[in-house]
Amino acid sequence: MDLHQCDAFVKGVLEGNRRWIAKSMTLVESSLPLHRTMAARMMDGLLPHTGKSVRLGITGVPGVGKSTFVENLGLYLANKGHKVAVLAVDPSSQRSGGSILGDKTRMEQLACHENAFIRPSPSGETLGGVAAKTREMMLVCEAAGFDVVMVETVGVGQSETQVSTMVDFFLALMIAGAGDELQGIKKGILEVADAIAINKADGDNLERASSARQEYEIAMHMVTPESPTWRPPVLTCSSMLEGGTVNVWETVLEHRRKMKETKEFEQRRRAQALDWMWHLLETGLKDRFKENPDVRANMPHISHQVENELMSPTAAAERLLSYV
Ligand SMILES: Nc1nc2c(ncn2[C@@H]2O[C@H](COP(=O)(O)OP(=O)(O)O)[C@@H](O)[C@H]2O)c(=O)[nH]1
Ligand SMILES: [Mg+2]
Repeated sequence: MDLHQCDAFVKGVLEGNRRWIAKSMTLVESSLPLHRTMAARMMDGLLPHTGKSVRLGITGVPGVGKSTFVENLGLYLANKGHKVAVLAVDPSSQRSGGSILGDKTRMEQLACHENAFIRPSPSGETLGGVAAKTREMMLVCEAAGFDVVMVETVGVGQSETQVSTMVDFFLALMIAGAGDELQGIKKGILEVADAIAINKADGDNLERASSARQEYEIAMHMVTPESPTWRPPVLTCSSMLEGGTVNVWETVLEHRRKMKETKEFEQRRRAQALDWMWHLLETGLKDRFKENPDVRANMPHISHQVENELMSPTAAAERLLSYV
């Protein structure tokens, strides 16, 4: 592969060619310096063709029904003629050797739908790395003509915060019962969610789902909404019932319409792009710092001095920073 090939990547993706889409995602995933340069050039070529999709993030604890939800809603949309891409941010997927999308029995129908494209979580050493790659993959999907991009993220640690900053609408799925009513409140999920949906509202579970909904509504009243235009609603849904997730989609569209009216939609996207740039700058600076020969040469000695209280952390940091 060389730099001249970038044009072929851009052309292939813009044509919606699945093989080129997959290849470009592999390129985005690679951390080889040449590939990073190529990916950056490719992304520049794709950028003018991005931005037109509905970016929907889905979070929730394992087992809440995220993958099933994505398949249910994805099928509904794909059957309506939408082109649906599904991505995942799962920093644990490498360690567990699988992926939240890795279970082949799930999303089976969506995976073979001609209007759908499913890509499991990219590999990466850090969550930041995984999230950055997912962002680029999202742009690849948009350039390839997908008009709905769903990002599934496992509801642990910071992955949900990362995903909430790359989507237009962030959905938190919850389940009723077993003291679960307050799941996520501690993690501040209610503050970043654009809607809460109590999932598995079907069969014997219906009643419990509706009382959980009331409890969450009360909890949501204690949260100051991020937008003056939108108070995040609490819904119920089910992926076991046909059309059981359509209400969620309608909420996504209503949010979109309102946010576009007030121009908050564009503002949010612009702020996200800038935040992303700063995030990349910070990680890039950190990498460069660690790779600096003077830093590397002096780090062991200075660290040792700090450990043994022979040098203050402040003085040590200043010394190390002076090398770059
Ligand atoms: N009754 C019911 N079960 C569901 C629903 N959605 C998912 N499940 C079941 O919940 C389990 C976990 O679902 P999964 O989508 O893998 O959850 P994830 O870990 O959040 O991705 C599976 O056994 C699903 O069949 C639903 O709407 N209703
Ligand atoms: Mg899953």
